[in-house]
Amino acid sequence: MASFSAALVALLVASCAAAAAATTFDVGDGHGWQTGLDYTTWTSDKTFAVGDTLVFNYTSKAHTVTEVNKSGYDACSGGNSLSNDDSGATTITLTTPGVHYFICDVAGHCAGGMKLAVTVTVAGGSTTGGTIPAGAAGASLVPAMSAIVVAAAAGALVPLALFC
Ligand SMILES: *[C@@H]1O[C@H](CO)[C@@H](O)[C@H](O)[C@H]1NC(C)=O
Ligand SMILES: *[C@@H]1O[C@H](CO)[C@@H](O)[C@H](O)[C@H]1NC(C)=O
Ligand SMILES: [Cu+2]
Repeated sequence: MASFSAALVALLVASCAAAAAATTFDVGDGHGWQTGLDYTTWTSDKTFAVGDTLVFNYTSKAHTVTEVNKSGYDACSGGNSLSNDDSGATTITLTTPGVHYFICDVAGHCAGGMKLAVTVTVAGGSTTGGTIPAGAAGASLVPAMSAIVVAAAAGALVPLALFC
C-alpha cells in the first residue's frame, strides 16, 4: 500500500498545482482598489502565475486601473500607459511572466497608495513554460495516471475533490 499512498500523494499535489495554476485575485480583498491601502503588503503573501486573473473592485469613474511600466510606477505617471480602465470592475489576466505594474491615474491616488506591482511567474501547469526540469514530467506522470485509475476504483475521488 506504500506505493499506492505515494502515488496518491503525487496525484493530490499535481491536481492542487493544476488548480492553483489559474487563481482569481480580488485586489485588496474586501477593501478593493482604493487609497489608504498598501498593495505591497497585499501582494507580500501571494504568488502570481501566468494565467491568473486580477479583479479590481472600485466605484466606476472614481479610480482607474492603469497598467504602466516601471518608470510610470516609480513616478506615479500614467502618461505612457499600456492599458487603462475606469469601469469599476477591471479584470486583468496575467498573460506574460515578469513584473506587471498598475496605478490609479487620478491625481494624488497613486501617491496615496494606489500602486500595485505583481511579479508573475510561469505557471506550473503552463504549456508555454520552460521551468519543468527535463525528465521530471515523464517520471511523475505515469504513477499519477495509474493512481487516477486506482483512486477511482477505490472511490477515493470524493475526498480528493475536498483536499484542495
Ligand atoms: C466591491 O465593492 C463594493 C463596495 O465596497 C462591495 O459592496 C462589493 O461587495 C465588492 N464586490 C466584490 C466582488 O468584491
Ligand atoms: C517606460 O516607458 C517610457 C515611454 O515609452 C520609456 O521612455 C521608459 O524608458 C520606459 N521605462 C522602462 C523601465 O521600461
Ligand atoms: Cu484612485
